[in-house]
Amino acid sequence: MTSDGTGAISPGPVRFWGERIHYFKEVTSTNLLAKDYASRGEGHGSVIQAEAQTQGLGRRMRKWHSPPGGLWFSLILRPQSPPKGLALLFSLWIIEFLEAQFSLGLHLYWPNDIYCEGRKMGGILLEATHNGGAPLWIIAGIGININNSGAGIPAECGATSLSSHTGAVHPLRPFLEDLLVHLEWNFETALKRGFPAFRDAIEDHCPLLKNMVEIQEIKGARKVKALGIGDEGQLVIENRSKEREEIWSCERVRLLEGPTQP
Ligand code: BT5
Repeated sequence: MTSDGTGAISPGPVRFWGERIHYFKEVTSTNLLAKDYASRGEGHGSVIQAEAQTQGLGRRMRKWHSPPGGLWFSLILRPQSPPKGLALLFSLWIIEFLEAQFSLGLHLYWPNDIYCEGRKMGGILLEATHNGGAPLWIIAGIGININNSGAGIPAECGATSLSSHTGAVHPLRPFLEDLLVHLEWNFETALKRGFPAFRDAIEDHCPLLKNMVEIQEIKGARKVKALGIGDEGQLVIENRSKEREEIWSCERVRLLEGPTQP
């Protein structure tokens, strides 16, 4: 089932994730709308997609610029027991989906950034609503610059798009449908096998590891060595006192050596 720019559902290709794609011309944020749909009972695998967002959200309330031409959508997930490290997993699965078709040498910057040649092509915003222990639902907000040029995204974001690397225009609807099949298959695998089954692939794509990085935390920035990814998606580092530490969240991680990152 797909819809026509107003969110109304009409018949379309059938597959569980993406069976219900609510498509809008313009919304504030697909994550905000998806939360609203979820609170009114919308099921697992439903998608809210928009051609443009006026208040697209990144992590920590940062702005996500969302002009037409990009793929901006949110998935409603209702797993009984969600896999750990889900933002990393989604980032990996999107990278693998893109690499299988375009071989761009994409990088995954912990915890949720998709980069191409040192510039950001996409990001994931995961938001969970809990009622006690298990989440009632998780919203996986996914933004990928596909056909949008630099217009509408400030230069300081260091953004890039898929089409600027492939030289082609990629029709968004078939792209989304194929991506959803890929994501659903991987998500089911993660439910059965857990985060560790994907850890090696994540580490292979993450240029931060084995390098010196700057971690920006609320208390300030510090230089540490990134060692690896833990069993639940946490970043394992060696601090200046040569002790191992686990980082579960922070403002930003910046690579200080190796491939460039704006
Ligand atoms: C993210 O946050 O990367 C998560 C982005 C998730 C966006 C999707 S779109 C569909 C769904 N609905 C929403 O409202 N959100 C989700 P973060 O790691 O905090 O990165 C945010 C930073 O990326 C900003 O501070 C900018 O520097 C940069 N940025 C903003 N828009 C960008 C764009 N279109 N392309 C590349 N970089 C961008």
